[in-house]
Amino acid sequence: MRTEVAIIGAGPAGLLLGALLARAGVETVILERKSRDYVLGRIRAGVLEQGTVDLLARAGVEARLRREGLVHEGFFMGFANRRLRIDLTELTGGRHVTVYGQTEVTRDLMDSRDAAGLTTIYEAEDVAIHDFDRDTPCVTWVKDGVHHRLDCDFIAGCDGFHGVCRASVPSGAIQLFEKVYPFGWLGVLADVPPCSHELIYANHARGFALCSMRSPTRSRYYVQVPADEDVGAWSDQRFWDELRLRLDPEAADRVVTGPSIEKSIAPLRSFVAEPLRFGRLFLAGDAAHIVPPTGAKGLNLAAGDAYYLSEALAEHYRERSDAGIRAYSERALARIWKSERFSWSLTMLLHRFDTMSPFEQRMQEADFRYVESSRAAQTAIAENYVGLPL
Ligand code: RFL
Ligand code: PHB
Repeated sequence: MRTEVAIIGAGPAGLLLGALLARAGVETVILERKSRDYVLGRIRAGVLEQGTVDLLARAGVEARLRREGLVHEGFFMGFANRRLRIDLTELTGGRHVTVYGQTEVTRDLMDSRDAAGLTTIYEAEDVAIHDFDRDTPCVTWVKDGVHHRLDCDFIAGCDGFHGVCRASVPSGAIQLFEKVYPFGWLGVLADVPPCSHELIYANHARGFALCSMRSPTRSRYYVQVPADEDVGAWSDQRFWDELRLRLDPEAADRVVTGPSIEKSIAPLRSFVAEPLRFGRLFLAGDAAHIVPPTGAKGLNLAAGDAYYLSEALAEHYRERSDAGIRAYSERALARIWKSERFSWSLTMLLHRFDTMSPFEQRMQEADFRYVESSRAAQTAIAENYVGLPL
């Protein structure tokens, strides 16, 4: 079997890259370790930057997103029972974000890929990448006990944080930067109306809480928990009680409770790999970087990488120029580090750390009061939240 670009991973990065390359006339095959239903069952991101929506439109998958996505022109930050609204649209000259689940983005991209007759191989076991430091790379895998091989020009490593692509790079050729936070987010999805029409990010003495949503009838809530917390220790009732304790009285009163559809704990981490290109192998999305979810940047960064990489590869095939390929790593990393900074700073502002000294606690309070009183500080948050230019 042969293709132009072998894409490892059918998450948002791999699927969007495949869709953008298809528009540019570049052939791809996607190899995914899990089943389609498994990938669609993962509940993750919910907030799309306008640039991400534009890329999805360019990839030809905007119809349902335009119909069902919720346009948000602001969000709230809570601190010590006070609430501050960040007016995204007013502060950024008319920009907004769209609330639309990652599951839905993934489904739209999968459906469009299937409709176009493009190849995606699910449940590919033991995927291995070979010879990306030569002109003739290839990918091997096992499916239903049968060994397969795909020859290609390039390999796109879109296989997430635990994937095989980054791990295949010799350790001397890659530099890793990492910060692991001493807590995670316990998330609950429930078919209850959201307690607020806009997201609330709350810093509370008991820990951070986030009120988000997927639709007017489906809510997504998170509470900060210790990194080693057992999800089994959290009954629905315990979750709802804890969430209410961390919200201001008005929001707490409006929380409608119900049985959880999904409940899981995600660890919080900041991580960047440098560079993002190794000969004919590229890393994109969570394979290359992780941000704590506080800034809602992970999926959006994955989309940005897919855009830069699709442009570089299209240029290679269309114009016989490798300038974009050579520039990919630096171009993508420049934007990645800015998103890392924003996600880290919002995480530091909004969470409680056991190790915080009274001085650091006062610094966090002062930081919040400064944001409250300064339009410039609010503008800085707003322009990052709606997304820096691609
Ligand atoms: P994914 O989605 O992890 O997809 C990688 C795919 O590769 C497959 N794979 C392999 N396939 C073949 N062979 C192998 N050896 C393989 N190893 C792995 C995997 O099965 C998988 O299907 O990475 P991608 O495409 O880079 O997308 C990244 C995003 O998923 C991620 O950044 C976001 O979900 C992060 N995130 C958020 N991002 C936002 O932009 N806005 C948000 O509001 C937001 N909220 C969140 C989040 C992530 C969360 N968790 C669970 C970490 C909220 C949470 C709770
Ligand atoms: C979500 O809805 O899952 C969500 C929203 C905003 C975030 C993180 C997650 O910052």
